[in-house]
Amino acid sequence: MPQILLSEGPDQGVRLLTLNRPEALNALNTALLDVLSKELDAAEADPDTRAVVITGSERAFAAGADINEMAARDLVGMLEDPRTQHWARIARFTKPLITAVNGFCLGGGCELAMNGDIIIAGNNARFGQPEINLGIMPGAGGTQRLVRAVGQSLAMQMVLTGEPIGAERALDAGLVSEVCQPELTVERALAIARTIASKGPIAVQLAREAVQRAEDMDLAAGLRFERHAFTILAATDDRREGLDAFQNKRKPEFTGR
Ligand code: DAK
Repeated sequence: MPQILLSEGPDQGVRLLTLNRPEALNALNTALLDVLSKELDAAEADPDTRAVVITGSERAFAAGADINEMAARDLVGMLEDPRTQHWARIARFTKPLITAVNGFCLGGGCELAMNGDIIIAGNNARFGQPEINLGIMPGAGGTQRLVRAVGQSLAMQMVLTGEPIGAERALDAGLVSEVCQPELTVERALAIARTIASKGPIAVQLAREAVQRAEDMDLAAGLRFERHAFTILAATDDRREGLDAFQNKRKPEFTGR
């Protein structure tokens, strides 16, 4: 049986995970989410993995949760659904995560993409939350992360009409950080991930957390968090190394200590 998720690396600190259910446009079934969760566990435990890129195919990042699987679950089945745990696992991943999106990026696919700290899109990407067409609604963050990314008006339009937006619109709205040719999407995401992987890991971790906190904290609390995180870095070897390397005009060698 072909592998439903391909895992490569770490190479230069970066692991690449490729969703691989082409027959279902990478629809996220339990088996796929199960392997993805395990891969994220492994990436988190591996000190040589400093960042992760998740991608799909050129035709589809992921066309959503697997509708056939969903149709087989009633209310109790949904409450016991192991996929809920998988989604929670993805959301609490602690290393930089970049999602490289080409083609259909719908429903749970869009929600998975939005778990990325950075989204890089091919110009053929279509982002949407079409659950409303199925008589349901987003269930893995689509009503929350999308609003934070693109604002209420566009998010509401996407969630209530089910109509997708293209990559350029997603760029304008702030959902994605860059748009490129589809054949370059993964390379570009890997390049960004490698750049991040070359930095001091403690600084990366704290900076990432501070940026993430901006969404759920008021400004005063966020600024306090930032100041504390900044202060903690004063205790690291990497800070000494970074400052010394600048002063001595050499490249820093960060050790993660
Ligand atoms: N599930 C299962 N199979 C899918 C699929 C999906 N989401 N999307 C596509 N496929 C399958 C098609 O059935 C078809 O299979 P065969 O008929 O060949 O066996 C194959 O992929 C190719 O698709 P099409 O023939 O339809 O290809 P087209 O180019 O004509 O159309 C399309 C592409 C993406 C526009 C179309 O396939 C489509 O509309 N797909 C469904 C998109 C969608 O509605 N996605 C949202 C699903 S609901 C939660 C967590 C997550 C969620 C909810 C709760 N909790 C933790 C509580 C998420 C929900 C969703 O994502």
